[in-house]
Amino acid sequence: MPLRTNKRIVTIERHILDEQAAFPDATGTLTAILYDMAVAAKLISSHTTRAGLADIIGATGEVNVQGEEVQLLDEYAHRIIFQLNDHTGRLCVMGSEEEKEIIPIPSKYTCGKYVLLFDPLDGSSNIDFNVSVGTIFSIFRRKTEFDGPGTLEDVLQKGSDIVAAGYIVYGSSTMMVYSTGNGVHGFTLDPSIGEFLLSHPNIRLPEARFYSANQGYQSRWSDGVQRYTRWLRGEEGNTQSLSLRYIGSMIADIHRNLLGGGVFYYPADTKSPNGKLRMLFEAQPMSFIIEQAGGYASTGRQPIRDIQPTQLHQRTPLYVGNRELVEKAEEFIAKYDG
Ligand code: P6P
Repeated sequence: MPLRTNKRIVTIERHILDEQAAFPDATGTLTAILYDMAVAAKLISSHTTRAGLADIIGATGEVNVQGEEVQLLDEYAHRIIFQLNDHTGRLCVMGSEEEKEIIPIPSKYTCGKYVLLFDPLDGSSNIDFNVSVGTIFSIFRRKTEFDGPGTLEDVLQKGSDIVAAGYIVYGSSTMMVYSTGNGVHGFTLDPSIGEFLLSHPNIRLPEARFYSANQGYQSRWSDGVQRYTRWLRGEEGNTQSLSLRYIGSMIADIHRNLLGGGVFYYPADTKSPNGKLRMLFEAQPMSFIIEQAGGYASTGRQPIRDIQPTQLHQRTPLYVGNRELVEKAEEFIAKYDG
């Protein structure tokens, strides 16, 4: 019976293996980590899409290192990612947005040559309102030479040292987007077969249509950022204006801008002088992906990828999206904020 369709069906496993072929000295370890993140995504997705029914909605009553209420789903997502990765011998250390300190590999397991950082469920405060949330991860090679447990030095690396990064957005559909430094590729979960299928090959940022920021804080922003925001709205001498889209879930906002074109920014303000977003768990991985899609990411003063982190949970201002829009933010900040 001839195949009725000539559409090539590419699963994420197939794609990750094809990506590995581009690295002759690859041992398959990185491939296996990416595959495990896809498995974690399927498990987490199965809970987020029926949170209201799985009595897993709501808060645990605990507060995390960020001072944020830990949602049941946060805790579930964190546990799933840890359990899928703690015993494989591929990692020497992990770091989670939900854990105050670095997470060692249990002593009964061997240590590997990679580092995994993850935000198990970004935007989780939106879960109760059925707003899209997501998982973010980044992978580094260990910096310390020996084969023993990884250290904080292995975790505090620049974004320019990222080997692979990705996110999963749990929305109207579940999508996994990842890059190993060879472009950005998107996969949509087909729940009927439990597979992520290639739906968005080689994503490139299109011409900008949107700008995303919480303008409720505008009075707390610097003069340069306020002028930049007015410029985006077609003022301050600009003849173009963009549409404002702000969901309040960074993954959902940046994912829309990745596919539709635009800039997302969470500036420093009088209340949060270093901004709100975490350098290691949010800014670095999302910046890696957007830059792989032809965009640019900045603190407002310098590229995110060049910053040497000094603390596990340090925060940073973030401007990320179409290069010309992020560079315009840097221009306004340099001109008006000194
Ligand atoms: P605000 C979610 O809590 C988050 O960390 C990001 O996902 C989101 O972009 C940001 O905070 C929203 O913050 O202050 O605008 O509500």
